[in-house]
Amino acid sequence: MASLPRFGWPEGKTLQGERMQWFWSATFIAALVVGVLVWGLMFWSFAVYRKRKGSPLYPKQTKENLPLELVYTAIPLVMVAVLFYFTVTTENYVLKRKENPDVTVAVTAFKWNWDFAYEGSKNAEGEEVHTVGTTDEIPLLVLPVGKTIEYHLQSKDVIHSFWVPDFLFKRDVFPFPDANQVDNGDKFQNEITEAGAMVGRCAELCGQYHSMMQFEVRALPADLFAQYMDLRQTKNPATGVSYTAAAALTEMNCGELCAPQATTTYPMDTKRESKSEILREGGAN
Ligand SMILES: [Cu+2]
Repeated sequence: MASLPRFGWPEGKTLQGERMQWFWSATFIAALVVGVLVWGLMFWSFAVYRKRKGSPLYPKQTKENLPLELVYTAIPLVMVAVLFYFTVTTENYVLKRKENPDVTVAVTAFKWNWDFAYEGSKNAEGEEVHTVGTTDEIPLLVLPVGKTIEYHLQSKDVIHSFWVPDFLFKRDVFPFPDANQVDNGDKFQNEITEAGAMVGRCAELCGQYHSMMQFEVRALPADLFAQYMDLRQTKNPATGVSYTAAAALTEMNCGELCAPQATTTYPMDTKRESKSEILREGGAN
């Protein structure tokens, strides 16, 4: 599906993003087909009915061709109906929520950081496993590849917005209780297709340090993710308390995927320009 040309659409790293890309590409192709037809008819008319020597001063005046008018009312209606159908089915796919997601994370936004808690987990202290950012540390939201992940969004103060550019998805995070919780607007799901680091950002101007409100999604293959969750629920002999995100990743020692600190502050490569070294140079903080 996703093998259609992208026509400028950025490369997403979720199943949902691939579906949106397919919709964009198919729409683009349909628009091109219509465009070529219209341009063709225009240039054909220019050529065939151009003014010639001896042409009358004014063209022959005609009006009210009922069959023709019916045709050019019906065709656009059909086109709009087709676009509408695929818009709705794509949206439904992107917003669909399975009954039993594999992982559920509670995302709490606050001025000016993020807290990610894994529902149903329990660390050595009997608390839910969670990762919170600090003034000098970007929080890592570690997630598995190829699993259904559900996100529960909630803010402690003002309106924020949970945005991972590589997900091609963004949703406002409201203080509870608020309109966003109506109709489960605080929840969405996706499935990540590619391991790696993805930058996450707050996309709703929320005050003085809004621009610092970043996080990183670290997508790990399912077995590494299981190992990560195990460690987060185990006492770290070095500190006597459960492994932190950084300590667990260090312990796993799986190379770049297990870097204990955020490794990217740059969103997906749209390939609109050539790849640059600068993209990855941002470093940890
Ligand atoms: Cu914010």
